[in-house]
Amino acid sequence: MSLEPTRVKAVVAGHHGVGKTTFLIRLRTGRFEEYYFENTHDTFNLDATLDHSNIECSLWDTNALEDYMRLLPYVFISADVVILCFAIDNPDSVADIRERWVRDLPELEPHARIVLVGTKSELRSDPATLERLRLCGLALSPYTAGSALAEEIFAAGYYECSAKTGHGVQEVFMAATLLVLITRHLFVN
Ligand SMILES: Nc1nc2c(ncn2[C@@H]2O[C@H](COP(=O)(O)OP(=O)(O)O)[C@@H](O)[C@H]2O)c(=O)[nH]1
Ligand SMILES: [Mg+2]
Repeated sequence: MSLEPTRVKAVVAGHHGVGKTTFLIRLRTGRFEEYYFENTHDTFNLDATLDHSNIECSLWDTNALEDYMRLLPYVFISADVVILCFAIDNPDSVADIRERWVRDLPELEPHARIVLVGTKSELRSDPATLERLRLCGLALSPYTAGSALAEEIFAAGYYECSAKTGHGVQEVFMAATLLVLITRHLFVN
């Protein structure tokens, strides 16, 4: 195992309210903090061991609110991977992937790989959510639609997670990190 850690930069992006900050808090603390209020672009480091390599991953939160938009180019610079999120109960957040992020990401950081993530996955079995959407003539985004969207936008994979239950959160982190390692390995050899 090499002693020098491999450094990875991951940026979490997506529509406002999809759960980016909550996802990162769950990853960092193991807890679901419902009423956390953010007002900055938070960053923190997380270590992992993957394929006999020590990884030091810096994870960057983003905030699509207007005041912070001008900071986005700085946040994305040299990102290895973007964890691009939509919420499975929010069709606007799905549309935002196609209409905004597919256009903006290549300009923000053309070399970043993408992992597409459907957040709030525990809502699949939440009758109140299903009913709320039904009354508006809407429905949850099916898993298959997420996979298809990942292919459409050339993301490396589609994952679902719930910061509320913790399900899939670690897997998203590992998938994003592994993707960077594989990509670097391909370019080195
Ligand atoms: N049901 C559910 N709600 C979540 C989940 N993750 C975040 N939320 C809620 O979604 C709202 C927006 O979360 P936040 O992390 O601030 O979204 P951001 O704008 O993308 O950073 C908050 O009320 C969170 O409590 C989840 O996994 N399940
Ligand atoms: Mg946030």
